[in-house]
Amino acid sequence: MYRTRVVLAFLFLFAVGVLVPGYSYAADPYEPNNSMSSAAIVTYPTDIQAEFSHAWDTDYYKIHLESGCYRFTASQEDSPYQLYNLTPVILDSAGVLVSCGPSVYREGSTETRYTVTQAGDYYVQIGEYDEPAPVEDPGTPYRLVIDAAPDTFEPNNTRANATSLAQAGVYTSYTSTPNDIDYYKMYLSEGAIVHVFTEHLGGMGMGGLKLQVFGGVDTVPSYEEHCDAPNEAVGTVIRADVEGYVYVSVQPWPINETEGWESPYTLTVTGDFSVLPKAVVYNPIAPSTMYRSHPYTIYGYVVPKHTSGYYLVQLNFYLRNSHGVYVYHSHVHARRYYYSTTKTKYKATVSLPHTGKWRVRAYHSCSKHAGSYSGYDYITVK
Ligand SMILES: [Ca+2]
Ligand SMILES: [Ca+2]
Ligand SMILES: [Ca+2]
Ligand SMILES: [Ca+2]
Repeated sequence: MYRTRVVLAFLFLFAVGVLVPGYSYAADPYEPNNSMSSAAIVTYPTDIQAEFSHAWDTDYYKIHLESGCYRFTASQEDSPYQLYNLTPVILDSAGVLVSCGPSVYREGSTETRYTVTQAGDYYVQIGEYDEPAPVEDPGTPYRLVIDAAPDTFEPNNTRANATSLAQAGVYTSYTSTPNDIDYYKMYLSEGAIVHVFTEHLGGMGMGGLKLQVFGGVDTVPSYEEHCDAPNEAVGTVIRADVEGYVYVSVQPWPINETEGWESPYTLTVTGDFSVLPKAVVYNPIAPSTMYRSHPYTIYGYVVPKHTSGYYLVQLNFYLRNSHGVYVYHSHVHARRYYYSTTKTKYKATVSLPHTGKWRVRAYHSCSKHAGSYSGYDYITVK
C-alpha cells in the first residue's frame, strides 16, 4: 500500500503541472515531463536515454501498446547521489497502476513486465522514490528500454502443457495474470529425492506465492503451502515412491489478488532426478578352509540378471591381524557366468598368500546400478 500511496501522491503533485524552479531541463530531451499530461510521447519499441534532471525529478512517458507481453528495463550506472528508484511503474490511460517490478536503487538494472490484454495508451513513470528526499544531482543519466518479452514458459496453465524440467536448476518465470497458474513437470526415478522451492522476487505484487506438488495422476496435491509476501520463499522435499512424472504448480497468493500479479519468481530445483537402483549382491561362497597359495573357486550371485560386463564383481579380501582386526589386503575381479533367467553368477579362482583368518566380500556397480556390497564369507588359510 505504501508504494501505491507514494505513486498517488506524485500523480497529484504533477497532475497540476508543477515544475521545480531553478533547474535546467536542457540536458534531458524528454523534459519537461513531470506529469501524465506533459508525458513525453514515445513509440514502441523504444530505447530512451534520459536523466534525473533535478532533485525530485519524475519522468513520464506515454506509449501506445498493442496486446502482448512487454518488458520495461531501466538501468543506471553507479553514482553516489542516486537515491532515485529506477523501477519503471506502469500506469494505464486513466493513471491506474497496473504493474511495477522489483525496486532497485543507485545502480544496476531492473525490469517491470506487463501483459497488455487491452490495446491502448499506457504511461511509464520513472523516479518514484521512497527516500525522504534525494540530494540534488542534476544530470544523472538512466536508460529505459521497452521491448517485447514473451514468457517462454507460457502457456503452462494445465498439466498437459506443463513446462518440462529435465534437470535441477534455477528457473525464472512470472505470475502473468491475477489467476495465472504455472505447471512444471519432472520425470523422477524411483527413490529420487529433489528439493523444490519458489521465491517471490518482489515487485508490484503485495501477496505471495502458492506452491503445490502433485504425484503422477493425483488430483489432490501431496503438498500445498504458500508464502504471504514479496521476497519470501516456500518449498518442500519430494521423494518419488515410483518412477514417473511429478507436477509442481506455482500461482499468485492470494489467488485473484489483483496486486499480486506480473511478478517475477524463481523456482529452484536441487537433487538428482535419476537415481540408480542397487543390484542385490549375494555373499561370496568360499571354502571354509584353504591351503596357502593353492587355487580355489569363490563364487556368488547378482540379481537382477546381467548380460553385459565381463567382470561382474570385485572380491575384496581382508586378513585378520594380531589384534583381531581384519585389514584390507587385496582384490580380484570375478567373471560373469550365465546362471538363470533371474540371476547371474560371479566366479573367480583365488589363491591366498598367507596363513591365517581371512574374510571376503563382493562389490558390484555398473551403468544400470549404483555400487553395493555383499556381506562377508570367512576363510581359514593353513
Ligand atoms: Ca528527467
Ligand atoms: Ca521530468
Ligand atoms: Ca506464468
Ligand atoms: Ca501459466
